[in-house]
Amino acid sequence: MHTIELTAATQHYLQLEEQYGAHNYHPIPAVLEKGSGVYLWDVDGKQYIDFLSGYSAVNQGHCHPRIIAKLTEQAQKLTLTSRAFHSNLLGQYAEYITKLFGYQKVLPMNTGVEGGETAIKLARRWGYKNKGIPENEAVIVFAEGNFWGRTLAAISSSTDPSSYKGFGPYMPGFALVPYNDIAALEAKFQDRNVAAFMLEPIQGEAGVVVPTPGYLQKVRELCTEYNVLMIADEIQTGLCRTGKKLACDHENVKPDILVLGKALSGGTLPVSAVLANDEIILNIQPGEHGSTYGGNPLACAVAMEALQVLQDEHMAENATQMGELLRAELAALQSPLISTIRGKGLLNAIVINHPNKEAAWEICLQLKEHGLLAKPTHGDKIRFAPPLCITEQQIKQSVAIIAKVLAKFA
Ligand code: IF1
Repeated sequence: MHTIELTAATQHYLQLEEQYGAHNYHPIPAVLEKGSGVYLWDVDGKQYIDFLSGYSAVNQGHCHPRIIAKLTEQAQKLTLTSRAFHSNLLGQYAEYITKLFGYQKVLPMNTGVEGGETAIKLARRWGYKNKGIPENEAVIVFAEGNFWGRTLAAISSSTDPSSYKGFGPYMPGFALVPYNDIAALEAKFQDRNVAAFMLEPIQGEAGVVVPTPGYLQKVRELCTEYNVLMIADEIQTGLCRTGKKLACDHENVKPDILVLGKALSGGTLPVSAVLANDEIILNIQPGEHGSTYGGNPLACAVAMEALQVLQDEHMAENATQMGELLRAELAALQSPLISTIRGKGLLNAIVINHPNKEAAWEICLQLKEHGLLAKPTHGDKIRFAPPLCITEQQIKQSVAIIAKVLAKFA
C-alpha cells in the first residue's frame, strides 16, 4: 500500500537481529539508540515521540535524570548480595513501598510474569492453609483475554492461540470467565476450591479493554462474599498510567494481592513486586520461594526513586489531563478510519476501520516516518500510551502527525 524506505544503517541492524536473534518479534523497523523524556532517536539521528513507553515501563519518561542518577550511584556501590545475606536497602524499600500502597508486606521479584507466578503461589498456599481447600485442588480464575506474560503458567491461562498453541501441556487448576461479566464470575465462585480471581483492571494486551464502571467494585464484593482472593495485575495499569496511582483506585477497590512491575524501575531494569497482608504473604516460609535478583540493592534504590518521581512530578494528574486532551483531539479529527477511541489516562487505543487487514501496521509505519512510534496489536488496534511527562504541546503535535497519516489512508 504505502512502502517505506529504510536507511543503510537501519538495514544493517535489522539484518544482524534477523540473522543472529530468535524471530519471536516483528518490530516496527526503527532502530533506536537514545531516549530522553517522551523522545527517542534512531541510529540516523531521526527524532520520534514515543507513543508506547516500552509497554508502560517508561511512565516517568526515557532516562529520567533522577532515576539514572540513582541507578549509577548505587551501581558503583553495591548491586547484588542475593538473599543469602541482607542489604541495607531491602528493608528501607520494603517499608517505603508497603506504606505507599497500604499493605503489610512485599515480596520482591524481577519480571512481571514472576510477579504473577508469585501471586498465584501465594493464593494457592492461602487456599490450602487458610481456606481449607484440599491439597492440590485449588482453582485460580482468570478473565478471558488476560495477558500476564510468557511462562508456561501464564500461557496456560491465555485465550490467545498465538500465546499458548503448541506449547502444551498446560498448568492444571486454572479456570476462565468472560471479562466484565459479574454473573459468570459468581457462577464460578460456587466452586469451593476457588482460591483467587486474577485480573487486569483494564486489559492491556486485549486492546485496552476498559470494564463497565462498577465492575471492579463488584469483583471486590464477590471475592469478599465467597472468600476468594482478588489479585490485581497492575503491572501495566498501575503506577499512574491510568491517572491514579493504581487503576483500582478509580473504584476505591483494594485487592488482596497487588502485582506491580514495568514502571517500578522507570524502564531501567526488571523490577516487580507482590504486595499483600501478613495472613497471605507469611504463608511462604524461608526456602519456599525466591529469586537470585529479587530485591537486589540496585533494584531497591531504583524502585524507590522511580516511585518518588511519579509522585513529585504529579504524573497521575498529568496522565488524567493529557489523556482527556488526547482522546478529545482524536475524536475531533472525526476520521472515518477510527471506529473506536478508548482508554483511561494515558493508556489508550484506537480501533482502525479499514478493509485492508494490514492497515493498522501500515499506519504505524507511516507514523514512524512522520516521527511518532506506536505499535499495532491484534491486527486492527493501535495503542497510544506516551510517557506520563508528555505536555499539551506534545500531545497536539502528536495528534497533528496522526491526522496527517490518517488522511493519507482515507
Ligand atoms: C511481550 C502486550 C503490553 C502485562 C501485564 C504482566 C505482564 C505484562 C498486564 C508480564 C507484559 C507485555 C510483555 C510484552 C508485550 C507486553 C504487552 F502487548 F502484550 F500487551 F504491555 F501491553 N501483566 N506485557 O502487560 O510482564 O514478564 O513481560 O515483565 O512482548 O511479551 P513481563
